Amino acid sequence: MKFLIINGPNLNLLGRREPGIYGDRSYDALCALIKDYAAAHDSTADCFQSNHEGAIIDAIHEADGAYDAIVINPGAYTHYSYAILDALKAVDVPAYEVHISHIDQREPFRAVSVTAPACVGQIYGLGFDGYLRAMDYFLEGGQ
Ligand code: CA2
Repeated sequence: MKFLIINGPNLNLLGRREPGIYGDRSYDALCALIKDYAAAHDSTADCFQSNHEGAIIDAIHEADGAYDAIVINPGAYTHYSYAILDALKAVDVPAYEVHISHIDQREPFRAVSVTAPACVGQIYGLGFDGYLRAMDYFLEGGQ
């Protein structure tokens, strides 16, 4: 399978702040983990990160016809970006939403995802493993 992994705002800072919430591994370590996992499953994964809503929307549009599945952590956009919701709905590529932290055990606004309804599933609270479990969903035939 060909995966596109999308990470939203501030996730480039992984490992540099708030290790108690997001762990102590870097964004590059996350991408290496994901790419190794894809390769071990006869697949490929491209990692894209942006702090800009429009760039994330463009990446979703460009995934149409180019990738089999999207794994997306929209960061804080999760909680209010109807534009990302619409972009995910507009393409023919299934997406799975991932959050590193326990979004339902933090501030109340984080428990709400406006983007998840456009996704085939959502996983949170498993740290970096959540990305691999989302990939498993597709590797095991989920669509
Ligand atoms: O738990 C997640 O994966 C989040 O999507 C992460 C977002 C947050 O806004 C969501 O509510 C939950 C923020 C990522 C911030 O990442 C940082 C990483 C290191 C240092 C500072 C921020």
